[in-house]
Amino acid sequence: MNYKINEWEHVFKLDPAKEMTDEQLELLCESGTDAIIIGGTDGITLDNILDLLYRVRRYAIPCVLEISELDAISPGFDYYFIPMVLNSTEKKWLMDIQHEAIKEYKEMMNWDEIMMEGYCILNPEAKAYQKTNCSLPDEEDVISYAFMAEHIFHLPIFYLEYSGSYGDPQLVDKVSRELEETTFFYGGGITTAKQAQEMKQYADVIVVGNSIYSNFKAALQTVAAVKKDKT
Ligand code: 1GP
Repeated sequence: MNYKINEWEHVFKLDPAKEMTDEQLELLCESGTDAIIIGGTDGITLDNILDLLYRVRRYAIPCVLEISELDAISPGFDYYFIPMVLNSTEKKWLMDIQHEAIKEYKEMMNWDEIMMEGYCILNPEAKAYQKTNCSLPDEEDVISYAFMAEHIFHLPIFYLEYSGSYGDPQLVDKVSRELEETTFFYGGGITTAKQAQEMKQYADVIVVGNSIYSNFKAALQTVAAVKKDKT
């Protein structure tokens, strides 16, 4: 089990609002992926988060909660990822909900477990894009957000999010050149081993989400595609 996020290469993101059999969960957790992230935009409740956490905990794999609802936070995860949406047009999603969380939970927070993610959401059809009122950045904007994530905010993670659609590998390449210290996560539309390999050339970590629910077998194959020598 590797808790060093900057050494991760592949993670699965599970949506607690969607169904998954025990057998599927076992295959994912024992696939050789580096971690399971539990997160989603709609239908997130404390009950469905805890249910999934409990089931993932049977396996020796780091489990992360990506926080989207302040009232659906629970102890028991290895890490808590907190998005700051850099291209949101509302300060709320960049700073205010995090500020609210600090006011409420500061005393119970273990800062070794909490990672801020500089999010840049590039798919206007994505629920997260719409919910956080993003504006669509051009290439120069995206590169500057990545630069800011590393050099101004010193964030541990920069997350290029195309959720639901496959991104532009050339842009992912350019972003990767801006980041040295900050770990670069790419997520969006990875449904095949080939796509996983393509994005992994540039991103430190690739995130596979939706395809778990639409084509389980292909989603599983993305692990071996990027971690050939280790699985
Ligand atoms: C979603 O970045 C992840 O937050 C993964 O995207 O669901 O499109 O694989 P997909």
